Amino acid sequence: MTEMDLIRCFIGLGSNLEDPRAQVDQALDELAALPDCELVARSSLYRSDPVGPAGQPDYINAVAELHTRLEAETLLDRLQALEQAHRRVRLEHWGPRTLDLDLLLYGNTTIDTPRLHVPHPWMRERAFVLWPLAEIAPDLILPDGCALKQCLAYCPMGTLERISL
Ligand code: A4P
Ligand code: MG
Repeated sequence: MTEMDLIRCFIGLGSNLEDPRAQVDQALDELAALPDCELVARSSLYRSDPVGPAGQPDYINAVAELHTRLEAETLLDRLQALEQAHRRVRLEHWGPRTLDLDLLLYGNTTIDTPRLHVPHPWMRERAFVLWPLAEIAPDLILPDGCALKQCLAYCPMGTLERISL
């Protein structure tokens, strides 16, 4: 792979079931092993209260920087296959899950198809996405020209805490 072919992507990882730390750590190794992809950076692990339905366990989140030459929809296929391999069952929107992999950013591209919305529609509102992202890409500019640092100013950490690398 030459550098020229590579698209700079960011993947959001989340889990709140069945040993979430191990789920996220394992998923990071699996991202690193994806063909035509290179794992360039990974954030620490972060814990936070669930956003969405109450009464579910705390989440563990992380963000990974992945350089890829896969098309965006092909990358989504790979991410969904990893989710399936972690025996993810989709029971409830925003409900508990063993592994959630979101394609946050795909280079500087905006994508709006029935299967894929990039940048991920909720990322700007979510501390558990923005703060781990800022840890590995502090100077990032989003596709609409907004600086990540500016987004952080509007998205306090709240219950989010960094727990380990
Ligand atoms: N899809 C569209 N765009 C994307 C994208 N950029 N990345 C489509 C990934 N998938 C994308 O996803 C449903 C469909 O979205 C997919 O089939 C894909 O074609 P899903 O993951 O099954 O649905 P979901 O996760 O129930 O809904 P959604 O809106 O993706 O929720 P999120 O954003 O994943 O949030 N609280 C804390 N503290 N930490 C968390 O990680 N996560 C969630 C789920 C709720 N609360 C949380 C956390
Ligand atoms: Mg999701």
